[in-house]
Amino acid sequence: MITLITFAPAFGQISASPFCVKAAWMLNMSGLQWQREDSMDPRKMPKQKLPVIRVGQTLVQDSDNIRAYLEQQGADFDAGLNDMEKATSRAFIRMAEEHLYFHCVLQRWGEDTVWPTIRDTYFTAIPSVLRGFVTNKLRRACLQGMDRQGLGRLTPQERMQRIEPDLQAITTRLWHGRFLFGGQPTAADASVAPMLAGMRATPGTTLLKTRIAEDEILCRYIDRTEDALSVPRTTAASVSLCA
Ligand SMILES: N[C@@H](CCC(=O)N[C@@H](CS)C(=O)NCC(=O)O)C(=O)O
Repeated sequence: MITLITFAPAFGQISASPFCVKAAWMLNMSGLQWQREDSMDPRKMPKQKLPVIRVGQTLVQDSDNIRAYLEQQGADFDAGLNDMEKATSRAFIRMAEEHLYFHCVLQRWGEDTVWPTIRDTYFTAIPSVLRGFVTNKLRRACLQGMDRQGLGRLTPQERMQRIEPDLQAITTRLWHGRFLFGGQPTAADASVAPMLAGMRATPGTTLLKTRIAEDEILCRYIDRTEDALSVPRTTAASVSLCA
């Protein structure tokens, strides 16, 4: 049995982390049996990040490595895609995980109106007398990282200009199918939809949340992907997925 070590559910999402949502969805797509183990403390994990899967004594860290592990077990997340589509899929995954994700981080950790809810959702395990002190340090470190990365130096309005072409690229693909690469969800959907869902689910009101929540095409896509991937595939369905 595979155990997914994941951040706990939050804001109506199966995990606070879009990468943990991705891993859970890929496990569902694989048709393999799995269970979840919730954690809010990744410090004991190989790279101090989640998601991680445990298989026997082995820990597989990083959603990309989890994907590779599941593919070794026979899953085919891009069944039916040609080489050009697979290449584009890889670029969409990178766009989601190396760009959209950081907008989500800044929306949650950077906005003063959002942060108190994030703090009291993510860090309930820290006693309330210490929570402010500890989480202020964590927040400062996170925002310093975002500053070095560069996105943290942009104003919220500048960030919206930066993300807009990405959102339009996603929408363009959705004109051609229910999912990014046609009528069935593929690996790219498991990366892109959790980022959009995380932005929409973030508490409070931000420019980014409003941008997603008011976009009918993106909202329908998020809902459709959640419906399709939140339930495990039966073995029979997973076989046809791999066909
Ligand atoms: N490339 C990794 C990214 C995972 C990641 O960034 N996880 C975040 C949560 S969304 C995390 O564990 N952060 C904890 C920390 O950095 O201390 C993957 O695909 O799994």
